Amino acid sequence: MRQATFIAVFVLLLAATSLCARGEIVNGSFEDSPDLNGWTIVTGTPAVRASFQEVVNEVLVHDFEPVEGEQFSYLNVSTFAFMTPLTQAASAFEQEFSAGVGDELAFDYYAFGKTFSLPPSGATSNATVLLTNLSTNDSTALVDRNMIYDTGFDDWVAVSHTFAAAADYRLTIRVGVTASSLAFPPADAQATLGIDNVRLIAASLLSDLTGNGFVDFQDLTVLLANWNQDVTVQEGNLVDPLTTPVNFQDLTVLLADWTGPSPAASPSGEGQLAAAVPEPSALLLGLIGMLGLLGFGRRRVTYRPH
Ligand SMILES: [Ca+2]
Ligand SMILES: [Ca+2]
Ligand SMILES: [Ca+2]
Repeated sequence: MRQATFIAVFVLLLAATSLCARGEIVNGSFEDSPDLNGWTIVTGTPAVRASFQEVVNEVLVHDFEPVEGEQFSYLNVSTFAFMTPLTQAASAFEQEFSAGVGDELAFDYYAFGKTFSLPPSGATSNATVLLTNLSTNDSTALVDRNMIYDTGFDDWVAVSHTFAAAADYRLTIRVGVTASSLAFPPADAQATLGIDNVRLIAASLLSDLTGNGFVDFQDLTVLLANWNQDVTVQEGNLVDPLTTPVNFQDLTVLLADWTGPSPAASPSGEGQLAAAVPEPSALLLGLIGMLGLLGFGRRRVTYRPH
Protein backbone atom coordinates (compact mmCIF):
# COMPACT_ATOMS: atom_id res chain seq x y z
CA MET A 1 0.00 0.00 0.00
CA ARG A 2 2.99 2.31 0.57
CA GLN A 3 3.80 2.06 -3.12
CA ALA A 4 0.20 2.83 -4.03
CA THR A 5 0.31 5.94 -1.84
CA PHE A 6 3.50 7.06 -3.55
CA ILE A 7 1.92 6.63 -6.97
CA ALA A 8 -1.20 8.50 -5.82
CA VAL A 9 0.91 11.44 -4.68
CA PHE A 10 2.73 11.45 -8.01
CA VAL A 11 -0.53 11.48 -9.96
CA LEU A 12 -1.90 14.25 -7.74
CA LEU A 13 1.19 16.35 -8.45
CA LEU A 14 0.57 15.86 -12.15
CA ALA A 15 -3.02 16.99 -11.67
CA ALA A 16 -1.90 20.07 -9.73
CA THR A 17 0.56 20.97 -12.53
CA SER A 18 -2.25 20.87 -15.06
CA LEU A 19 -4.19 23.38 -12.97
CA CYS A 20 -1.64 26.11 -13.77
CA ALA A 21 -3.92 27.60 -16.39
CA ARG A 22 -2.49 29.47 -19.32
CA GLY A 23 -3.95 32.82 -20.38
CA GLU A 24 -7.47 32.06 -21.42
CA ILE A 25 -9.91 34.11 -23.46
CA VAL A 26 -11.83 36.51 -21.22
CA ASN A 27 -15.42 37.46 -21.99
CA GLY A 28 -15.53 35.74 -25.37
CA SER A 29 -19.28 35.55 -24.87
CA PHE A 30 -19.58 39.37 -24.49
CA GLU A 31 -21.90 38.80 -21.54
CA ASP A 32 -19.61 40.50 -18.97
CA SER A 33 -20.07 43.96 -17.52
CA PRO A 34 -18.57 46.35 -18.52
CA ASP A 35 -19.37 45.27 -22.03
CA LEU A 36 -15.93 44.81 -23.59
CA ASN A 37 -14.23 43.68 -20.39
CA GLY A 38 -11.14 41.65 -21.34
CA TRP A 39 -10.84 43.15 -24.81
CA THR A 40 -8.66 46.08 -25.91
CA ILE A 41 -10.25 48.62 -28.20
CA VAL A 42 -7.76 49.46 -30.94
CA THR A 43 -9.71 51.98 -32.94
CA GLY A 44 -13.23 53.22 -33.46
CA THR A 45 -16.17 52.46 -31.25
CA PRO A 46 -17.11 48.79 -31.16
CA ALA A 47 -20.32 48.14 -29.31
CA VAL A 48 -22.08 45.31 -27.55
CA ARG A 49 -25.66 44.69 -28.54
CA ALA A 50 -28.40 42.45 -27.30
CA SER A 51 -29.93 42.39 -30.76
CA PHE A 52 -30.32 44.96 -33.44
CA GLN A 53 -32.05 45.87 -36.62
CA GLU A 54 -29.89 47.30 -39.33
CA VAL A 55 -31.07 48.94 -42.51
CA VAL A 56 -28.48 48.13 -45.13
CA ASN A 57 -30.33 49.63 -48.04
CA GLU A 58 -33.77 50.93 -48.66
CA VAL A 59 -35.29 47.52 -49.08
CA LEU A 60 -33.64 44.99 -46.80
CA VAL A 61 -34.02 44.83 -43.05
CA HIS A 62 -32.64 42.05 -40.91
CA ASP A 63 -32.57 41.15 -37.24
CA PHE A 64 -29.61 39.43 -35.65
CA GLU A 65 -29.93 37.77 -32.26
CA PRO A 66 -26.93 36.69 -30.16
CA VAL A 67 -25.79 33.20 -31.13
CA GLU A 68 -25.01 32.56 -27.45
CA GLY A 69 -26.34 34.21 -24.28
CA GLU A 70 -27.92 37.65 -24.30
CA GLN A 71 -25.31 39.78 -26.08
CA PHE A 72 -22.79 39.84 -28.91
CA SER A 73 -20.26 42.41 -30.12
CA TYR A 74 -20.95 44.58 -33.09
CA LEU A 75 -18.75 46.74 -35.30
CA ASN A 76 -20.04 49.08 -37.95
CA VAL A 77 -18.31 51.84 -39.90
CA SER A 78 -19.16 53.91 -42.92
CA THR A 79 -17.55 56.70 -44.87
CA PHE A 80 -18.44 59.01 -47.71
CA ALA A 81 -16.15 60.96 -50.04
CA PHE A 82 -16.91 63.83 -52.32
CA MET A 83 -14.13 65.98 -53.78
CA THR A 84 -11.68 64.52 -51.21
CA PRO A 85 -8.64 62.34 -51.93
CA LEU A 86 -9.36 59.78 -49.21
CA THR A 87 -11.63 59.23 -46.27
CA GLN A 88 -11.45 56.12 -44.16
CA ALA A 89 -12.85 54.65 -40.97
CA ALA A 90 -12.17 51.55 -38.94
CA SER A 91 -13.33 49.86 -35.78
CA ALA A 92 -11.34 47.09 -34.11
CA PHE A 93 -10.72 45.36 -30.82
CA GLU A 94 -8.41 42.55 -29.78
CA GLN A 95 -7.31 40.21 -27.02
CA GLU A 96 -4.16 38.22 -26.29
CA PHE A 97 -4.23 34.67 -24.95
CA SER A 98 -2.15 31.49 -24.88
CA ALA A 99 -2.89 28.26 -26.69
CA GLY A 100 -1.29 24.83 -26.79
CA VAL A 101 -0.92 22.28 -29.57
CA GLY A 102 -4.29 20.77 -30.37
CA ASP A 103 -6.28 23.48 -28.61
CA GLU A 104 -9.12 24.84 -30.70
CA LEU A 105 -10.28 28.44 -31.14
CA ALA A 106 -13.93 28.77 -32.14
CA PHE A 107 -16.36 31.63 -32.68
CA ASP A 108 -19.42 32.68 -34.68
CA TYR A 109 -19.61 35.78 -36.89
CA TYR A 110 -21.65 37.48 -39.54
CA ALA A 111 -20.55 40.25 -41.91
CA PHE A 112 -22.09 42.41 -44.53
CA GLY A 113 -21.47 45.75 -46.17
CA LYS A 114 -21.58 47.70 -49.35
CA THR A 115 -19.57 50.07 -51.47
CA PHE A 116 -20.69 52.47 -54.11
CA SER A 117 -18.22 54.09 -56.46
CA LEU A 118 -17.80 54.79 -60.14
CA PRO A 119 -14.52 55.89 -61.70
CA PRO A 120 -12.73 58.11 -60.85
CA SER A 121 -14.10 57.37 -57.38
CA GLY A 122 -13.02 54.37 -55.33
CA ALA A 123 -14.32 52.56 -52.26
CA THR A 124 -13.50 49.43 -50.28
CA SER A 125 -15.31 47.66 -47.46
CA ASN A 126 -13.87 44.76 -45.48
CA ALA A 127 -14.34 42.66 -42.36
CA THR A 128 -11.47 40.61 -40.93
CA VAL A 129 -10.68 38.38 -37.97
CA LEU A 130 -6.93 38.01 -37.69
CA LEU A 131 -4.96 35.56 -35.56
CA THR A 132 -1.33 36.54 -34.88
CA ASN A 133 1.31 34.31 -33.32
CA LEU A 134 3.17 36.71 -31.01
CA SER A 135 6.35 34.60 -31.10
CA THR A 136 6.75 34.51 -34.88
CA ASN A 137 4.54 37.50 -35.81
CA ASP A 138 2.83 35.29 -38.41
CA SER A 139 -0.80 36.18 -39.04
CA THR A 140 -3.65 34.01 -40.25
CA ALA A 141 -6.92 35.51 -41.48
CA LEU A 142 -9.73 33.44 -39.98
CA VAL A 143 -12.23 35.78 -41.64
CA ASP A 144 -11.39 38.00 -44.63
CA ARG A 145 -14.42 39.47 -46.35
CA ASN A 146 -14.14 42.17 -48.99
CA MET A 147 -17.59 43.47 -49.69
CA ILE A 148 -18.32 45.18 -52.99
CA TYR A 149 -21.74 46.64 -53.63
CA ASP A 150 -24.43 45.04 -51.54
CA THR A 151 -23.43 41.58 -50.38
CA GLY A 152 -26.84 40.77 -48.96
CA PHE A 153 -27.14 39.26 -45.53
CA ASP A 154 -25.30 36.39 -43.98
CA ASP A 155 -26.50 34.28 -41.14
CA TRP A 156 -24.09 33.48 -38.32
CA VAL A 157 -21.10 31.49 -39.59
CA ALA A 158 -19.21 29.10 -37.29
CA VAL A 159 -15.39 29.23 -37.51
CA SER A 160 -12.84 27.00 -35.80
CA HIS A 161 -9.07 26.86 -35.86
CA THR A 162 -6.80 24.18 -34.36
CA PHE A 163 -3.42 25.38 -33.08
CA ALA A 164 -0.34 23.62 -34.44
CA ALA A 165 2.07 25.50 -32.18
CA ALA A 166 2.01 26.40 -28.48
CA ALA A 167 2.43 30.18 -28.18
CA ASP A 168 0.86 33.45 -27.15
CA TYR A 169 -1.59 34.73 -29.71
CA ARG A 170 -3.54 37.89 -30.50
CA LEU A 171 -7.04 37.80 -31.95
CA THR A 172 -8.04 41.01 -33.78
CA ILE A 173 -11.59 41.71 -34.93
CA ARG A 174 -11.86 44.59 -37.39
CA VAL A 175 -13.98 46.34 -39.97
CA GLY A 176 -12.62 49.05 -42.26
CA VAL A 177 -13.80 51.20 -45.15
CA THR A 178 -12.15 53.65 -47.53
CA ALA A 179 -13.56 56.04 -50.10
CA SER A 180 -11.96 58.54 -52.44
CA SER A 181 -13.45 60.85 -54.98
CA LEU A 182 -11.62 63.75 -56.54
CA ALA A 183 -14.57 64.57 -58.76
CA PHE A 184 -18.16 63.60 -59.25
CA PRO A 185 -19.56 60.99 -58.57
CA PRO A 186 -19.16 60.66 -54.80
CA ALA A 187 -18.12 57.33 -53.22
CA ASP A 188 -19.36 55.67 -50.08
CA ALA A 189 -18.82 52.42 -48.20
CA GLN A 190 -19.98 50.65 -45.09
CA ALA A 191 -19.04 47.46 -43.26
CA THR A 192 -20.64 45.55 -40.40
CA LEU A 193 -19.30 42.61 -38.40
CA GLY A 194 -20.95 40.79 -35.51
CA ILE A 195 -19.07 38.24 -33.39
CA ASP A 196 -20.05 36.06 -30.45
CA ASN A 197 -19.10 32.91 -28.58
CA VAL A 198 -15.30 33.29 -28.89
CA ARG A 199 -13.85 30.36 -26.96
CA LEU A 200 -10.73 28.28 -26.53
CA ILE A 201 -11.35 24.55 -26.25
CA ALA A 202 -8.45 22.85 -24.54
CA ALA A 203 -7.00 19.72 -26.12
CA SER A 204 -6.98 18.26 -22.61
CA LEU A 205 -10.72 17.83 -22.90
CA LEU A 206 -9.84 14.69 -24.85
CA SER A 207 -10.30 13.11 -21.43
CA ASP A 208 -13.91 14.30 -21.39
CA LEU A 209 -15.14 10.93 -22.63
CA THR A 210 -18.80 11.77 -22.03
CA GLY A 211 -18.50 15.09 -23.88
CA ASN A 212 -20.18 17.22 -21.19
CA GLY A 213 -17.27 19.67 -20.79
CA PHE A 214 -15.98 18.20 -17.52
CA VAL A 215 -13.53 15.43 -16.70
CA ASP A 216 -15.05 13.74 -13.70
CA PHE A 217 -16.16 10.47 -12.17
CA GLN A 218 -18.36 9.61 -15.16
CA ASP A 219 -15.35 9.70 -17.48
CA LEU A 220 -13.26 7.72 -15.02
CA THR A 221 -16.01 5.10 -14.93
CA VAL A 222 -15.86 4.75 -18.72
CA LEU A 223 -12.09 4.32 -18.64
CA LEU A 224 -12.17 1.75 -15.84
CA ALA A 225 -14.93 -0.23 -17.56
CA ASN A 226 -12.51 -0.73 -20.46
CA TRP A 227 -9.45 -1.43 -18.33
CA ASN A 228 -6.83 -3.55 -20.09
CA GLN A 229 -8.85 -3.66 -23.29
CA ASP A 230 -7.88 -2.58 -26.81
CA VAL A 231 -10.44 0.16 -27.35
CA THR A 232 -10.59 3.62 -28.89
CA VAL A 233 -9.66 7.05 -27.49
CA GLN A 234 -13.35 7.76 -26.90
CA GLU A 235 -13.55 4.65 -24.73
CA GLY A 236 -10.69 5.77 -22.50
CA ASN A 237 -7.61 4.57 -24.40
CA LEU A 238 -6.14 8.09 -24.42
CA VAL A 239 -2.48 7.21 -25.01
CA ASP A 240 -1.27 5.15 -27.98
CA PRO A 241 -4.67 3.57 -28.67
CA LEU A 242 -3.35 1.57 -31.65
CA THR A 243 -0.59 -0.20 -29.76
CA THR A 244 -1.57 -0.24 -26.08
CA PRO A 245 -4.66 -1.19 -24.08
CA VAL A 246 -6.30 1.04 -21.47
CA ASN A 247 -3.68 1.09 -18.76
CA PHE A 248 -2.03 3.23 -16.12
CA GLN A 249 -0.75 5.74 -18.71
CA ASP A 250 -4.31 6.46 -19.80
CA LEU A 251 -5.47 6.74 -16.20
CA THR A 252 -2.67 9.23 -15.48
CA VAL A 253 -3.72 11.45 -18.40
CA LEU A 254 -7.37 11.43 -17.37
CA LEU A 255 -6.55 12.29 -13.76
CA ALA A 256 -4.21 15.07 -14.88
CA ASP A 257 -7.10 16.56 -16.86
CA TRP A 258 -9.50 16.17 -13.92
CA THR A 259 -11.85 19.16 -13.64
CA GLY A 260 -14.33 17.74 -11.16
CA PRO A 261 -18.04 17.44 -11.83
CA SER A 262 -20.10 20.22 -13.38
CA PRO A 263 -21.27 22.77 -10.78
CA ALA A 264 -24.67 22.44 -12.41
CA ALA A 265 -24.68 18.68 -11.94
CA SER A 266 -28.10 17.32 -11.22
CA PRO A 267 -28.81 16.70 -7.52
CA SER A 268 -30.13 13.27 -8.44
CA GLY A 269 -28.81 10.26 -10.29
CA GLU A 270 -25.32 10.50 -11.72
CA GLY A 271 -24.94 14.06 -10.47
CA GLN A 272 -25.35 12.84 -6.93
CA LEU A 273 -22.82 10.12 -7.53
CA ALA A 274 -20.37 12.70 -8.87
CA ALA A 275 -21.01 15.03 -5.95
CA ALA A 276 -20.30 12.18 -3.57
CA VAL A 277 -16.82 11.91 -5.11
CA PRO A 278 -15.78 15.56 -5.42
CA GLU A 279 -12.02 15.08 -5.14
CA PRO A 280 -9.79 12.65 -7.01
CA SER A 281 -7.45 12.22 -4.05
CA ALA A 282 -9.45 9.87 -1.85
CA LEU A 283 -10.75 8.15 -4.92
CA LEU A 284 -7.23 7.58 -6.17
CA LEU A 285 -5.99 5.95 -3.03
CA GLY A 286 -8.82 3.45 -3.09
CA LEU A 287 -8.66 3.03 -6.80
CA ILE A 288 -4.97 2.28 -6.99
CA GLY A 289 -5.22 -0.17 -4.15
CA MET A 290 -8.11 -1.84 -5.94
CA LEU A 291 -6.15 -2.05 -9.19
CA GLY A 292 -3.36 -3.72 -7.30
CA LEU A 293 -5.78 -6.30 -5.92
CA LEU A 294 -7.20 -6.89 -9.38
CA GLY A 295 -3.72 -7.65 -10.66
CA PHE A 296 -2.80 -4.38 -12.30
CA GLY A 297 -0.11 -5.02 -14.88
CA ARG A 298 -1.36 -8.47 -15.85
CA ARG A 299 -2.89 -7.96 -19.23
CA ARG A 300 -5.82 -10.10 -20.15
CA VAL A 301 -5.79 -11.33 -23.70
CA THR A 302 -8.85 -9.71 -25.24
CA TYR A 303 -9.79 -8.77 -28.71
CA ARG A 304 -12.38 -6.22 -29.67
CA PRO A 305 -12.79 -5.16 -33.30
CA HIS A 306 -12.60 -1.37 -33.81
CA1 LIG B 1 -22.99 36.14 -26.16
CA1 LIG C 1 -17.24 14.22 -18.89
CA1 LIG D 1 -3.33 3.25 -23.79
